[in-house]
Amino acid sequence: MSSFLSESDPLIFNALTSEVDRQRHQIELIASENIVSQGVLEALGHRITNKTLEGYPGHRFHGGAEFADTIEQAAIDRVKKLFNCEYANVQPHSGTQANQAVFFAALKPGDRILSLDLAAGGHLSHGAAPNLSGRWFDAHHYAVDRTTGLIDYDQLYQQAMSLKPKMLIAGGSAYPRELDFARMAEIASDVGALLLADMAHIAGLVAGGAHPSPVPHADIVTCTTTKTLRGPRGGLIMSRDQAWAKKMQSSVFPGVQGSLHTNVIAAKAVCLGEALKPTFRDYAAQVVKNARVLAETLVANKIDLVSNGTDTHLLLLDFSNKSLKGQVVQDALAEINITSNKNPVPFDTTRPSEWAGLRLGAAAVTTRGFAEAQMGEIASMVSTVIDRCSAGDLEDAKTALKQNVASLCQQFPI
Ligand code: DSN
Repeated sequence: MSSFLSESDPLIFNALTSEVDRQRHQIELIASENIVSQGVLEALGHRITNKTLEGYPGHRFHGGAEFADTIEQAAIDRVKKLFNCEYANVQPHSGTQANQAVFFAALKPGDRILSLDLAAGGHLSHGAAPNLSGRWFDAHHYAVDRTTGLIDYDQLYQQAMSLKPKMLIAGGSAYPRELDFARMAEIASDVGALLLADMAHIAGLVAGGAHPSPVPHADIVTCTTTKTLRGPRGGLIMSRDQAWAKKMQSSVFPGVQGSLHTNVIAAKAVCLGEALKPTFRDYAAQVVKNARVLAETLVANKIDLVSNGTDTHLLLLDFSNKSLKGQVVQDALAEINITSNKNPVPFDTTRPSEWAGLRLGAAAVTTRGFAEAQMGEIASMVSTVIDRCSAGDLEDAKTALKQNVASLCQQFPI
């Protein structure tokens, strides 16, 4: 019990040590990742993880809750302050479980939902066929316009009018542009649907004032505390309307979850406290600036982007017009220590290994201190890798590119 991990479990210790090394020596461009603070890490690794609790602050099923209550109440208060909402639940173990709890509170099996198509940037938990949500609900999807890559809200209105869903869902994992939550609320109201806004990817941008907030418009808002919010892995549920409180509390517990992850809730409270500081606004603004420079430089280098750019932290490269697959470019970038992920592009019906897209994000590199100049350098390295992959001669360029990545990582240590 008291020996260090290096002695008791060298396999896990070595893998963890190597993971830290990997993070230090590569450039992280996966849009859902970030680099958390020392405070968040301390909370995650704290002995409060020993504490089992069910219920909510002041109303627990187990004793010894006084300090956990202080922590959970602080997390709730901070969500309310940060996002200006009346109701907050900080217990969901993930964004998907937050969405499940919302469905459990607001829908019945067989109810109709309408959400952004997965290939257009939606999310699995919004009714995708292999997900529980796709099995339990009559799920329909809206796409983006084939030419602009943008959500066509008039088209969405027509679709919603004819489908009359019980719930309209805004948000997803790979839509690079600003979402018009006010317009989506109008559509939902006109067709008699509830509006759920899943702001998992953009929560940090919303918190930092770099993206409009869904809270004044949506009935319910969910998000993760990872990604742009720069916290631990976990979810949040909030609403501008306190009327959801009773149903949503029992929907999270005992509806879809049991005991809470006390250490994660402490880490959520820490990241929310960080996001309330004025410097977080600077961070959010810089994330968007950095993503824009990355996008503009790639476009200047003749690389197609879905919607031709970004308003957020993420961009989606489209190789449909090149004889390239996202997987090939992901693997090639990994060889020079840049981490990314393959992604479908709108209307992509192929298997994951054949997807024509690659998603990049600026949240983690911005935390690291990268600004516009470094983003320009990254864009030119990514462009070189894509051109070399197309020509089939990456090998010659690899050494210089790897050195460039190493030098950037050294200049901006984690
Ligand atoms: N939804 C996945 C992503 O965006 O990468 C996990 O958060």
